[in-house]
Amino acid sequence: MFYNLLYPLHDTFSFFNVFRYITFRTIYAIVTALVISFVIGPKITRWLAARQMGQTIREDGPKSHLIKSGTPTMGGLMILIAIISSTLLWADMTNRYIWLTLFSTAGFGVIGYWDDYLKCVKKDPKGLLPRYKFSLQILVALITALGLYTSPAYSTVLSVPFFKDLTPDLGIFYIPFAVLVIVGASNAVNLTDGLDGLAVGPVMVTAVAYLIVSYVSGHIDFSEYLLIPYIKGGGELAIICGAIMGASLGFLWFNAYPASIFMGDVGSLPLGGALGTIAVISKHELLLALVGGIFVVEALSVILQVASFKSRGKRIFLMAPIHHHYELKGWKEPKIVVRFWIISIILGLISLSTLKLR
Ligand code: 57M
Repeated sequence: MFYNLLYPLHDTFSFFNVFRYITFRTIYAIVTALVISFVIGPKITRWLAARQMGQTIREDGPKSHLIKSGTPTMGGLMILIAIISSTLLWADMTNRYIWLTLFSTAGFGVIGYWDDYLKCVKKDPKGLLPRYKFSLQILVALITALGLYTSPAYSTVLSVPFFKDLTPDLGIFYIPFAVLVIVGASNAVNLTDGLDGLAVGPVMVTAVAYLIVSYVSGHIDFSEYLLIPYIKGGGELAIICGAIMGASLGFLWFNAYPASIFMGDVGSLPLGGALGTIAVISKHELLLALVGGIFVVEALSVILQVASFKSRGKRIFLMAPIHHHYELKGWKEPKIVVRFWIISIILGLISLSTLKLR
């Protein structure tokens, strides 16, 4: 909004020229989202606690979680407010990619809110039934993918990390592929969100990696130099990545062990959905599996556990998702979380190296 309102005045006030720069607006998007999270965090926590919108802990999980019973949940509201407000303030509001990402983020937010509302307010332990939840996720992702597919000059060619000459064109099949990436990312972040700070750390690493990827993909010279697809207008996504990073950092302040608030599905579903959407728009879809390797491993651990139990009647892990396995092996919660963050940072660095290693 500042860009649209203030940059046109740069002929009269040369200072407003600075609003042209994505780097400048990204830095302030990070700061704005962080400040919003800090300011509204305590208020939202008190408001949720007063309404007893707290977490019910499952009896069959690791026993160390029972003391977390009643921790206010739905802290994702804070993350959503911070991301959306900061993006509206700092991004170019005529950019179609920004609106598509905001749509997908808000859409997944509504689904998550509905689920949390049923669980925490209506005290219905099942929440939104999986078949409705999944259908709504597919609907939001499909609208996003169609919006993208019909964007002028949008390409359906995939870029494969490490292989610059491998560029398969998916054509119309790009639409189901994009839906798969967006819905998969949303659910994988949701599964990861089971220990204090566990999901939000890798979310920040992924947001920073895509901040850089979208900035260089949206810059004609950098994209030519790095031999990556040039996405006209894609650089603006750096601003929403900055907002995700700032909002998540602010949330971590309250979610750090021992957490005073959980994000709930209203946080995990939109964070994953937003990252999936950004990966698709910036044409670095497959890179998400590498930079978000922690989310992939968490989701895979559940798939393998269920498959093994159904086919052989035996478990591979003591409990899935995999963070529960380490808890049951006796690792303390902060140790698991920090080690998963370290792995995530390493994966983030390897992912960024693929921009050059081709
Ligand atoms: C999200 N939700 C957390 C919190 C958070 C198919 C199956 C594998 C599904 C999976 C599942 O339900 N996953 C969805 C996991 C829950 O956190 C809430 O949910 C939100 C995210 N959606 O924001 O509101 C609990 O996680 C803990 N937590 C923290 N700190 C945080 O910052 O400690 C969350 C955030 C919270 C809190 O204890 O209550 C969750 O884990 O439920 N199901 C499972 O993960 C279950 N696994 C399982 O059944 N495994 C089986 C099979 C099916 C694979 C097996 O291994 O044999 C476990 N989850 C729990 N207990 N809680 C099992 C037992």
